[in-house]
Amino acid sequence: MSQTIEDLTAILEGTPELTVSEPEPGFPVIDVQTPVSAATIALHGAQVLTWAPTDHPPVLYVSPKARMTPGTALRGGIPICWPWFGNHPEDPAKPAHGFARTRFWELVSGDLVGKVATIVFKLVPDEETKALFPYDFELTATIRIADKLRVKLQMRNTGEESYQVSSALHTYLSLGDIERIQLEGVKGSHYVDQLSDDKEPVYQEKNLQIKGEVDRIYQSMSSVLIRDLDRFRSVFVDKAGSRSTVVWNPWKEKSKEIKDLPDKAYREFVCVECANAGTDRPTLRPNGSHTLETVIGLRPLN
Ligand code: TA6
Repeated sequence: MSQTIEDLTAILEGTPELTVSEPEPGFPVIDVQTPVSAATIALHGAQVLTWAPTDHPPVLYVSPKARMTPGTALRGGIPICWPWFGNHPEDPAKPAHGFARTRFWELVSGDLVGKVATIVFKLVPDEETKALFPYDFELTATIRIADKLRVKLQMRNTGEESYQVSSALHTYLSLGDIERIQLEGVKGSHYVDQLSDDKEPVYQEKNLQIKGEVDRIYQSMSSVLIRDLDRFRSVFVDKAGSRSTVVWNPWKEKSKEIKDLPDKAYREFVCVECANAGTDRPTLRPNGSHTLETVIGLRPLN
């Protein structure tokens, strides 16, 4: 962590709605209070941890067993998976989902204009990232908090060689009860089942109801709408710069195996990730860039 609490506080000077706290020593977060919502964002991974419109239950899920440990992925919110999604394509010894979510980003700016707070973070290479990914890049994460939550990841190739990336805004959505939701927006698309050795795309005939472990890369550019009957609300996940949507729920057995998830956690969340995953892998040419964006918000149930 190169910026001190004083550095962070100085950058946010003049905007009392944006403050810095340390839920764990050495793990600073920015607490955001807008006139219509509240959020917390960790400098570690530029990870949105919580967001909800005022007087609403949380929209994002964070595991009660999540670890605020530098270098370790924090289970919940919106982890930024980059420069690869899932296991490294050639070297499984490299960290799953890349390194962007386990490094401290630099806080560039934070402000509140009207009802919208905008916080900008940046990540550039160092020796550790070069050992994992021998290329130059500049990542900018722009997070806009209001009655919707917008996370924009701009990735720029600042080097001389082209390279491919895969990525995801790995959003954990908080639910009343996994068995009382319907996921709309994937009907009519095809998905690759990550739980199967058969990688032939499968047609999704109907809206998705989750009755077991799901780990799918949908080949879709569409928005997703989760109808949460238990909380009597719908949550929408819009996206841009993404041809693939990952839907994941670990269900019972996997929940028990995952150390930073309570055994029953599978009932309380589903991941709907706007991604560049599977065959959707942008190539960044020298000075080229790609933007991946998700917008999350609430709608009435019907
Ligand atoms: O997004 C789905 C997935 O790739 C699953 O396969 C599961 O591994 C999940 O991500 C969580 O990954 P993590 O490394 O955060 O435990």
